[in-house]
Amino acid sequence: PRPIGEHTTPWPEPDAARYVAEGYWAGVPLGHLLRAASDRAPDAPALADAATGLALTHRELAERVDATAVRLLDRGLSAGDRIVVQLANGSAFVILTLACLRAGIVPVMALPAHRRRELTHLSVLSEASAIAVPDTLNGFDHRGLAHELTENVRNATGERWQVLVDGPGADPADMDLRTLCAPGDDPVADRARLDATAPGPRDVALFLLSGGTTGSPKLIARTHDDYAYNAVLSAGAAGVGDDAVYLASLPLAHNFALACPGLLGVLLAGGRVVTLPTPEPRAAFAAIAEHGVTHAAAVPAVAARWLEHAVGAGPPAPLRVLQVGGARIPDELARRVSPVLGARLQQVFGMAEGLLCCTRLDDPDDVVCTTQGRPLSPHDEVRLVDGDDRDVPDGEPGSLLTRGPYTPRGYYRAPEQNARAFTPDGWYRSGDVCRRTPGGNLVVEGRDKDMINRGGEKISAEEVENLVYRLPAVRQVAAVAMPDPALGERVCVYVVAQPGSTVTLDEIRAHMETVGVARFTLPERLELVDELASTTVGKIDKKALRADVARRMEREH
Ligand code: J2J
Repeated sequence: PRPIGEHTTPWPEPDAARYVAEGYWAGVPLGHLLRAASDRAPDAPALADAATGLALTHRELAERVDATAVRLLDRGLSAGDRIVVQLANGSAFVILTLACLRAGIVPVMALPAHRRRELTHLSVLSEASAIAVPDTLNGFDHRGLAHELTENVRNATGERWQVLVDGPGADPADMDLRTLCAPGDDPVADRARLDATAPGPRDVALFLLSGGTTGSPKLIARTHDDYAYNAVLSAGAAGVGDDAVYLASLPLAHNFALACPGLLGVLLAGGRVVTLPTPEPRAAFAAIAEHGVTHAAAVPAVAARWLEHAVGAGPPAPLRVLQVGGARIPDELARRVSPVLGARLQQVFGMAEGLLCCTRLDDPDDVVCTTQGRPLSPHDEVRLVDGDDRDVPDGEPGSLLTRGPYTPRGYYRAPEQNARAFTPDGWYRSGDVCRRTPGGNLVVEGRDKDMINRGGEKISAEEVENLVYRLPAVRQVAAVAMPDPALGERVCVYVVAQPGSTVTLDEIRAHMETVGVARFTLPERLELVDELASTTVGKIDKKALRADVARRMEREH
């Protein structure tokens, strides 16, 4: 296996030893845990792909995963290799991702919305030897883009580069995911081979993407031990057992839908996962009714659409728990979830970097509707601090620092960012400004990181600014969040043009599309100004700009 570990920051050995001794870390790789779960109820349904109608029992899924893992190894991939996975929610995503975990191949969780710039960056940074894509999705030619990346990635990494394609468009040079993920001939032999070559529990299991504060996304190396703990603990808090049916309609590549409890937590509990490529209310409600979905996860913008839909269509009857997270849900919206959807709300304040806070199912309504809950693990440490890293008095807002058994101590291969995002003694600076209620729950009041949260999709202001600066007419630019009733925030850019020049929003967007970035990062409003407000120390005053755009929008209404 190629060394990934040398670019990660492991937990200090005394902490790791304690997590093992106290049973937080199972000491078993995820692939083994998933196999064991499927052995407990082999004939129970495990997966339903609502888009294709494919349905698999736990045994069938486990055997397909093993067959796929063996084929990946036979086709030249080995433990420690990385595959960028950019697939829509569906059976290919599930089977390929689980096969990677089983074989010790490390999936890099890209989003379907990512384009040339993000995919190149992720592939080069992770030194990926393959990418898995749909042939086309929503009219976009993913296969074509994957092939375009080949030369750049090969030049940068010297890796071989294989393209795995889901859909009829695969050509003979590609690996066809439908063949790759088909049932095998000898499940017993596949299983024995994979059991013998399994990765270690502290090896990197997968790479998640950070929610963008620096120019390009950072990779978060999650280990088998820490990620399994994350998933199992989340399942417990969400009341997920073997009778749970979970609707995965948020992108599965997000930590939330992947393991909080998401796909992994539900399968480990012996439950069943229903995949849907979009959370559009009509399709989601139909899937909930058809498959008897008991649990689902949504960002606030999706929860709002489901509430609206339920007013006419009636509540999605089987749904018991709706998890909402990724961005702050307004209290008024939170209060409508139970009466209108007939499901218990669970607020989840999570991050791909680790720490998960959530409200518990038996919390009083007031806690559930007005707070983002408390840490999942008794070993999670949380501090709220001021600008000098001193703890703020109880009840005061402070910047959140955290450490714990499923919060890695550094980003992958990013020493400079690590120096800023982690304290010397390993606390992660989440950049969220929170207050602790007397009951011990956290309320997310704001943030002190330069990120824009568009309906749960995280956008780095710095990345947007870097791209806009490439336009010759731009002298100065600042990207800030503007308020949006549906999405919470959207991207607004303030621009000072070069003397005698000007620039339009369309030009900025067209330029970014030419570079090739996810659509959700494109600015949706432009303010041309003569100068940018700055703070006393001469930095651009983003707080003033956010207030300015909010004021301007207010006046327009
Ligand atoms: C306010 N802000 C929130 C919430 C996340 C579960 C749920 C969400 C994520 C996620 C996740 C918030 N209220 N309820 O990984 O497992 C903002 C914070 C946080 C950042 C992390 C999960 N829930 N946020 O959203 O890595 O700013 O993870 O630091 O994408 O989202 O973003 P991300």
